[in-house]
Amino acid sequence: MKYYIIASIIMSAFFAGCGKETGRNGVKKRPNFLILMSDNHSWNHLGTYGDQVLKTPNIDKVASEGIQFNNAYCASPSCSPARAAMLTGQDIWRLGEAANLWGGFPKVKVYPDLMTEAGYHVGIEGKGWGPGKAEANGWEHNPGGVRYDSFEEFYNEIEKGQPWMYWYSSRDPHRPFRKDGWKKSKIDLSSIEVPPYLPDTEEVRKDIADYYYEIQLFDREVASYIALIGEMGQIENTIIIICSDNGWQMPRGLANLYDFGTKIPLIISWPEKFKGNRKIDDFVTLNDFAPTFLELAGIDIPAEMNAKSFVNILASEKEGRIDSDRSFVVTGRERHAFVRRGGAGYPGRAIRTNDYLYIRNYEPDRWPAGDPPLFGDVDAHMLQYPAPSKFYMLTHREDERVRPLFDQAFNKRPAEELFDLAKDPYQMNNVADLSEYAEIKKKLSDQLTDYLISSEDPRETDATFDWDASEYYMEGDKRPRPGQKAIEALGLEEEYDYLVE
Ligand SMILES: [Ca+2]
Repeated sequence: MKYYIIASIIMSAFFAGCGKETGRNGVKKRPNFLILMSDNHSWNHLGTYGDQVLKTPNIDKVASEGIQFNNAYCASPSCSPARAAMLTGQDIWRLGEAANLWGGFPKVKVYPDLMTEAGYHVGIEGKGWGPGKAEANGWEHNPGGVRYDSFEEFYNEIEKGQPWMYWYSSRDPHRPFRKDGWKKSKIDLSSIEVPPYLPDTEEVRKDIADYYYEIQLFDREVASYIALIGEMGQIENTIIIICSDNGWQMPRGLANLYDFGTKIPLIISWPEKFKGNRKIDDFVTLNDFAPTFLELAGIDIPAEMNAKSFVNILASEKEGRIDSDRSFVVTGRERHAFVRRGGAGYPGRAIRTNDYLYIRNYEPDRWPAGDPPLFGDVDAHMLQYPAPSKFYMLTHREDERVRPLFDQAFNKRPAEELFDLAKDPYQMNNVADLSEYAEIKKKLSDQLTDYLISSEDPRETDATFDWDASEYYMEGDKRPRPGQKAIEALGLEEEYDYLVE
């Protein structure tokens, strides 16, 4: 008991010392960064973003004290490329095979390394960058930072007065969801808002409620990390960033350039320095984290980082629209899962403005959600059976109420898609071929092309990069394959073999 008390006093003094450390030699004190990231979580599924059903009081509280971005996007609706763009501050098409899921990671500058070189203690817990194989390009640690098992383990390595950055990436609400989470969460299934691109059935409502349960678990994790830094006396000099990496794992969500694939929640709080209780409508992306964090840490931003710092927004006291240059984002996708013959991806680029979403599909003859019969891009051939909402759509596709939704989610798409968001917020009615939209389509298409050329996208320039031929590092014998239930229900006995080749 005596030893415990002594150790406790020493640790308390150590933590208090860190919290009260002031700048030396007149150097401005640098902030700490705590990034709390959920996985496969669309922007609107938090209380503070307007969801009336799930309960996220802890995240909502951070939002009330901080800055909520209502137009935040990931670079690509897929874990690895979204995270690679975040770490490098570059568009995915500038990163070679890192634009693919389960690819490599080129030896380019990432903000965690630059911050480490500048004296920060940098660590990750959870997924970090991935899935993929950074070591194939000579990385000795995850490009997100050295991995720790817990924040306490990381924190105990901090030297007195040293600024730190910690990135916790949760597994929630990534599939598979915990079994019967919807029962534990006591969510009233009838009150759930089912987006109109999914069939409104009990199976789908239970699936959404299971997803909600996992978001609520993430909300508790957020509370636990904030409590920890509070105990360590680190609250006042720590910037808290809460976000996800991409949208939910549903048909027309993950691995799609629609909002439910690319639009993410983003909340940033530092009550000591940033005016809180603000909601921002400017368009920002995960790519912008790199230059923003570097600027906040007083580190030069490398020229190759083509994303832009939004420190001006954080430092502003205004709400709504602040920076007129932030009126659009450009997103893209290459190969997500290995679900088309020959390793083909489904390349696309999109421009999202306040009023429109314009998508360019480079290979419209391919299947957008993966080859039939599994359409594996959304949830690649789960171990037991495909995720309930998708499974329902696959097995009820002949039902006249399901057929149009099935076609929208899984069938081939035209080379151009355009959605008029004031009339069609769920992006279900493609107006690209309507004459009354010809002018706006041309304008958006030109704007997209200009951006892609200026950012040196091989899809629009003389440069080449073969994403389809890039290595998919998940080993064949480890790749998930359809379980017996799915094989029997979908009649896949002979057809699924190529998926695990
Ligand atoms: Ca993800």
